[in-house]
Amino acid sequence: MISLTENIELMSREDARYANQVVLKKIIIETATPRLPMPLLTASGALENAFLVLVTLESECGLVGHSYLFSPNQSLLPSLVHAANAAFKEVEGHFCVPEQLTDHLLAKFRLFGGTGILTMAVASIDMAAWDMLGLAVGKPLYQILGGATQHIHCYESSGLGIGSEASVIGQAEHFVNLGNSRMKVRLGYETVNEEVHLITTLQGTLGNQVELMVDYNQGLSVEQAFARCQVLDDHGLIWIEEPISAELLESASKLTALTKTPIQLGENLWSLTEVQRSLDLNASNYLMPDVAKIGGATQWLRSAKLAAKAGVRVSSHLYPEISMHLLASIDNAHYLEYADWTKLQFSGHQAPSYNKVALGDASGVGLYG
Ligand code: SMN
Ligand code: MG
Repeated sequence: MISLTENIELMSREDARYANQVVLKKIIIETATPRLPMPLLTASGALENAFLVLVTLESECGLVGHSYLFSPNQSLLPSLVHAANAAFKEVEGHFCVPEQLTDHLLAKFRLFGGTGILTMAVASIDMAAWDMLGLAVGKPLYQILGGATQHIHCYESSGLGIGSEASVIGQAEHFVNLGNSRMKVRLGYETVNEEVHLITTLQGTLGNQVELMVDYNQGLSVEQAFARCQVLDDHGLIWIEEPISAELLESASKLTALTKTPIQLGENLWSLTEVQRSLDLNASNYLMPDVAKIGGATQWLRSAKLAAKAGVRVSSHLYPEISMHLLASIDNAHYLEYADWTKLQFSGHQAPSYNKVALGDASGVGLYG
């Protein structure tokens, strides 16, 4: 049996004592495909539905923990379900100590190796275990993680896909009317001139209070990226996200050095090794790991610590419900990415108000309030 102190860095000894009394018994997995309130076109594909894997863990003493995985591809949902079931088999009967569960799972699958669906499956167990632990202890997750901040700075990312200028401006006006003036615009138009026109029109229409970041979703070649980032450089953007293929960290490093506007990446980093490599290369100014692709809340928080050592601020990628807890518990937090894609799925989903989301007092993650 793993001792109470081994590999526990993210929670107090007292909470760990609770965790060591909760034994994982069962996993229940379902899928759901809520329609996006606003379809989204990115430089790397279109999205109309949020294809979700819904995970429920049950403990021997009757506690439950919830998590979900998001897949841009519906056809891969069965593979995610299968992988989550397989991962659970490896931790059935274990104590609900998320850090130890995750380390155990990553070690168990070392021979299989690689990243991707399996890493997301591990993440689904890790996130549900943190939720269950919250229920066991009777505290919101951010408090277990030592966080005290209750209002998290965020930006709107629910829409603003590639589209007609009128539709993008209409969506942006809607966000501003609700008090949310920080938002992310997807780029990848035919020409950079169209993109500059869109940005300056947004700024002109919405006024000084609007704060914009842009996301190319890896859609540019390296040459295009050098050219376009230079043109975008003087337009007051908060960041330029994933201009090139996420694997090209060396090229990203050169681009980051030459671009005045901060470069953002991280949603396609799949391990702590990749995070460290990205930080060592100065591949970006900011980091935004995805809590599922990085392997769960445990691995996300460890990534945030690596970033803190490198003096890099951390944002989240999608999964606003759990990510707000994670951002609330780190000192180098930047922005929560808020997307409304799961608002009809989870009763505990919090919408932003005046560029902030508020953490409630529900125990655990609070997906269901
Ligand atoms: C994004 C990621 C996944 C699906 C749609 C859009 C985008 C973001 O990169 O960062 O929101
Ligand atoms: Mg992105």
